[in-house]
Amino acid sequence: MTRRVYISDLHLESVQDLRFLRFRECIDAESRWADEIFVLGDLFEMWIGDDDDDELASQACAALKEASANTLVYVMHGNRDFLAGGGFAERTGAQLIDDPYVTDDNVLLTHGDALCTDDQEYQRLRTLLRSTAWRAETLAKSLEERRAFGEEMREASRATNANKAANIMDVNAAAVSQLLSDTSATVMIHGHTHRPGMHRSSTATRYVLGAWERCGWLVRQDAAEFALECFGLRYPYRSAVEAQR
Ligand SMILES: [Mn+2]
Repeated sequence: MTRRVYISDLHLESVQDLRFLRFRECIDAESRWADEIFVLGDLFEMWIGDDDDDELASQACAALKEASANTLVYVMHGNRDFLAGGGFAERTGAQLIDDPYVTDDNVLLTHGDALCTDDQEYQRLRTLLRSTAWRAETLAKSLEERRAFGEEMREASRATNANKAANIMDVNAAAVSQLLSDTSATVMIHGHTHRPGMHRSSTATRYVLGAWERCGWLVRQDAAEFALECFGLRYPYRSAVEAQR
């Protein structure tokens, strides 16, 4: 029996935000139910390096560390937090996993940005930012320089995306089929696009996690059963499993 919880795209920015409070409550509650928690990228709006000592980085890492004392926590890079490395794993007790990743029961996991192949400009940028050379060069900069750079990246991303047609920021159907056929997975879970939903085809079911904006999102797996859940952020987190009891 495998019990898992999958989340992504929390885009944590400040410990003052409701979504940070709900994140902390959610992983605490779910770490008591789930055997494994998977964070499929963009946990942070921006992760500028494992040495970041600001309040958000410290408190988020502490929350993950507590959760990982109860259960196994896996973290995949998104396009906002791909600088998380060994130091992050140490601070959180989480294990970093590759993108894509296939679980032992054949669930295909990916952040989702690599599937947005219609956005060629973005894919070129992705290749650059994920390169070893760029990472090394960036991480060699001071924390202050990286903070300033992180701000610039966020603004640039907002400005660019505002001018893009909505469809090119979604996943490409052929890229999804290709990834599915490269594995023999019949369930796929990803985030990134901020278009939560469930898509069934003749061969597979694809769950898309939502961004934590007005509400929070997770996919819950109980053995072979999967469910996409959302919950309001205005009130303390209560697990759907608890609510059923
Ligand atoms: Mn993303």
